[in-house]
Amino acid sequence: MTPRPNARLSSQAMAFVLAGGRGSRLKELTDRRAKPAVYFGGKTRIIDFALSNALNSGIRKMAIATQYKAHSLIRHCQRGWNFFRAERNEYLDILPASQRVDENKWYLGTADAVAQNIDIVDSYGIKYVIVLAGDHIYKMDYEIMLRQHVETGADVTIGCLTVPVAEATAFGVMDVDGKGQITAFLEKPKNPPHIPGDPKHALASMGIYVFDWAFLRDLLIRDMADPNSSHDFGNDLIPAIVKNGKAMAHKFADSCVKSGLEHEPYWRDVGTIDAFWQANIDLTDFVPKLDIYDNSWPIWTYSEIVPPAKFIHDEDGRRGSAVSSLVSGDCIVSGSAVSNSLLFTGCRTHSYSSLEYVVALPRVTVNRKAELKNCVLDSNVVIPEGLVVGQDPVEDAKWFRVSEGGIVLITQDMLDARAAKL
Ligand code: ADQ
Ligand code: ADP
Repeated sequence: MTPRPNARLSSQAMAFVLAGGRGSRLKELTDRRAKPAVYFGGKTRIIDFALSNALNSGIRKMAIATQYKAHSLIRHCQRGWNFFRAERNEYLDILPASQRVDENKWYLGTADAVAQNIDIVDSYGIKYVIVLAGDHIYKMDYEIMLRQHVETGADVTIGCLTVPVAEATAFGVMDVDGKGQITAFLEKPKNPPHIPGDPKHALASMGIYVFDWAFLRDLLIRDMADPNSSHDFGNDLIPAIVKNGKAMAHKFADSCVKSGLEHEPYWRDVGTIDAFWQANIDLTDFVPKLDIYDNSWPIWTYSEIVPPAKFIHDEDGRRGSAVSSLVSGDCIVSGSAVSNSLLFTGCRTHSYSSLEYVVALPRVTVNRKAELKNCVLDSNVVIPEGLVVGQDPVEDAKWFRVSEGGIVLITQDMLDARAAKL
């Protein structure tokens, strides 16, 4: 099919979303679910951001490669992302590892996750592939990145952002020339090079890449046959293209200006308990840096059909209230004080309890007289009556996981172990 000359490039593109990583720094939050399936922002899960960006950018063909603890992720995508219609030339495929090439073969690396599904990508009949990570929180119009890719005639275009040099060890770090061509790329360097003239910052890869499919396809086939490759974009493919071809940087800050989506570039990895808690709590700010109320760029998700949140007095007239907080549907705040907190769907807080700076994932129950501060409560947790958390770090650490930044993560397994010992 010959594309119409003025067609958006996104109509000729697919998004290949990598969602196989564990995210082990999120500790018990990723014991039973992959990082992209972790909840974020009151209603959504982390992967919804990448998928919504693709959808809002006009992309109607998507594939999601899953691997580690994929059940809750797959269930979420099946329920929430099931509106693609083949008869409208729209596709969303969930691609668990070890289903295809060889029954016992996991995806060896991020490039292998695409390579094992070459035939599926072929069947989409697209010209461009945008490879995305399913575990970052940001809003971005990929059409702008696709346009740059085509205009510059690049082999690969890499999304990048400015990060403090001290944090750059966790990223692919690049040097670019005056025209934005990447002249050097180091994957997770011990001593990251800084941006010339700016010793405090480095230019880091966001792990998102645009390729012409014909180019990437060829590269993947050669990479599969290479015994010295770890079959990873950041380790193998990208450094090789930087060396032998034309790799261009697409600056996230410029993209934000062009799309008008963000007044200030917002991108978070939420890879640790502290970062996860902070990014959620930031949403309770008077003017949050991430605007989830922008209806021009909705974050799509699976949404349960639930009744509205309810705030009630208890029998003594004690007011159930929430201030500077986000409270989702089906929550009942009864005679308890909630402040600077974020309650996901279906949470219940009972009389005489208080929650301050708490992120409560879906269906949490807080029983009477509990006092909780600076915590993350995993889904379905039942907080026993009178539990006090966030006041005595030594006591908290006896039963729960206390992060470097002093945030307390509580799961039901931890509460059960505590109850068995008391
Ligand atoms: P990392 O952050 O270390 O580096 P990586 O572990 O390669 O990322 O994972 C990238 C994405 O792929 C994640 O979304 C992860 O869930 C997924 N993934 C990992 N292994 C997978 C597998 N075997 N199968 C399917 N999916 C898998 C990358 C780049 C860096 C860049 C950072 C930005 O290599 O250069 O700076 O992303 O975060
Ligand atoms: P989420 O909170 O991500 O929606 P759940 O907490 O319900 O999902 O479950 C996450 C994953 O863990 C699912 O694969 C589910 O089947 C599994 N799971 C839930 N509870 C248990 C349990 N007690 N033991 C083992 N696996 C569980």
